[in-house]
This record gives sequence, structure tokens and C-alpha cells, in this order.
Amino acid sequence: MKTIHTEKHRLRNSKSELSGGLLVSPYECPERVDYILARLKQQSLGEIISPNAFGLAPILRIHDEHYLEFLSTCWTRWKALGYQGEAIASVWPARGMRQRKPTDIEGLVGYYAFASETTISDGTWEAALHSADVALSAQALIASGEKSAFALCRPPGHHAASDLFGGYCFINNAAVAAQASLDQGAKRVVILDVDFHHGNGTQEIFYHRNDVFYVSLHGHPAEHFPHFLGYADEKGTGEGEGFNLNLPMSSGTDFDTWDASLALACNRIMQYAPDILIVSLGVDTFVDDPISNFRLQSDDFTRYGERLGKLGIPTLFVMEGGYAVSEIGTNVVNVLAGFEGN
Ligand code: OKP
Ligand code: ZN
Repeated sequence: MKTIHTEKHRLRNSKSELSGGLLVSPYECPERVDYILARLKQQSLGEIISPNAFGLAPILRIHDEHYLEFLSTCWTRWKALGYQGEAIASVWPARGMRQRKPTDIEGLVGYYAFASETTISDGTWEAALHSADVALSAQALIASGEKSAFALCRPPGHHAASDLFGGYCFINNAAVAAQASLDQGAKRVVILDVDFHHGNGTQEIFYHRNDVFYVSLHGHPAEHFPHFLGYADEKGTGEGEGFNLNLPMSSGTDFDTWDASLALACNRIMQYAPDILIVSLGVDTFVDDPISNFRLQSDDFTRYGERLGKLGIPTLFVMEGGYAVSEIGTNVVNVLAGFEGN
């Protein structure tokens, strides 16, 4: 399996994440990619290729143009206020308030953020664009006949909605790749999200549609981020009814329980008979992940990779979360090698 990767991910190098009331060094850090690359090379999984530049057009198929304009100008505007720290949301259009878009940057950050742990800093927008190019380049490999490809995206994307950032995400890479597949002639796309966290952004983007079936296994929203979406009774609406499947699980879930949910998800996926399977690949389901609490062991990642490989569907893996940095490479490559039957 080929990997698409660029060192440009390093442009996302924020200094601060709001965590437990403190500004800490972000869990979503550049070193994550170093460990994944090292393991990919060690296992000789396949060629590692640089992405092509696709421009804004495929991103505009998913995201609001004013949102993208905000992302691209936010840091410059924030810096111009003379602040010492990175751009961070501190106020929201909450219950009972107006949803009108303000004009000042402080208001705009709150308008476009759904969570405040994620800051915007120098290079964030550029890195997010390169990350989308990585996903689109991997999608192009599948379109040209490859059976699988790995988009080593960073920053991740599944929390980004059409006009919201947060949860370390700015552009929804998996959604952009799904839309590109449809625009090139695919009729049905599945996005299977195995990250520990519910992909609220991906769900929101496709909730009204039946051409993308979103399936997610995740920590129950009553207990876990993103807290306000990801319940089992969210099944899609209008034409999209029946094309959203949430499988939330409680804290401490082990592999046997998790894999039973995956088996159910796979049955539903096969019934849908997609032209392409996009896996939002987060490995924060790992037992030692510092911000999550499922209990998958490194070998379990191989086992579920094998299960996905047996589906026999062209498959695009898009990197999402995973914060046990020294083991992230092993866990990611175990999924990919399991998929390939190694
Ligand atoms: C991004 B991805 C835990 C707070 C968690 C943000 C989590 C973002 C996860 N105390 N806050 O889905 O891996
Ligand atoms: Zn996650």
C-alpha cells in the first residue's frame, strides 16, 4: 500500500492546547507523524509519495467559503491585536443568543469554533491545506485503480464541520476525499470512523445525504468529547435517513466488545455495497492513549485490519487521532499490514 505524506504537516505547530484549565503542549503534535513514518519504513509497507496540490475547489465542495476565509486570515488578524498567545475561542453563540456573524476576530473565532482546546497559530491554515492535498492525492491513487492507499494526514479532520473547527481539526480531509470520489463518478461512499471520538463534523456534513454512509464506533457522547453529538438515535434525516450509524460504547470497552460493533458495522457496509470505503483511522482506541479509555492492544489493530481487508472494497485510510505517540506507528501500521494480509 502506498502512503501519501508531506513534511508540510510541521507548519501546524501550535504551542498551546486548553486542557484541564491549563494551556499545555498539544497532544496533536508533529512527532506523531515521525513515529508513523519510521514504522512504515521499518515494515516496508510501500512507497511514500508526496501529494499534489489541488487548490481550493475540492475543499469548497464541503466547506463554507466564509469559513475558509476566516481560517486563512485568522492568525494575521489575531496577531494584529497585539495578543501574546494563539487564537483561542472564549465566547459562543450559546442557547438564547443570536447566530449572527460578528465582524471582529475575537467574535469570529467563537462563531467558527465548536470547542476551545484547539488554537489557531502561524502555519495552521497552510498545514490544513496540505493535509487535504494528502487525502486528495491518496483518493486519486484509488481512482486510478489502486486497491488501497494511506493518507498520512495531519492535522486531522473528522471533527471539522462545513463551517466549524475544533477537536484539533480544521478541514475535513475524509469528507473532501469522499466528495472527490463522488465527483469523479462513484455512486456510494462509506466513511467508517474508528477513531475513539465521534466524527461530529463528518456526520454533520453528510447527515442529509444518502450517497455517503457515515458509520462510527466511538466513546459514548454522554461521557466523552465531542459531548453533544454521536448518540445511537442519530440515523440521518430526509434522503439521508438510515445512512448514519452511530455505535457508541462506554468507557473501558475492550477489543472483543469493540470488534463485535465493527462486525455489525461491516455487515451494514456490505449491504450498502459502496464503490469506496474511506476509513477515518484514529488509533486513540489504544489502551495507553492519554486522552481516551478504550482498551485495544497493539495486536488488536492487526486483527481489525484483517477484518477490513476481507471486505474486498477499494479502501482509503485517512489518518485522524492517536496520542500515545511512541506506539502510534506500531498501531497504525498494524492496521494497514493486517488489511494487506501481512
Ligand atoms: C481529536 B481526535 C479530554 C479532552 C479532549 C479534545 C479531543 C480531540 C480529539 N480531556 N479534547 O478525534 O482524535
Ligand atoms: Zn480521536
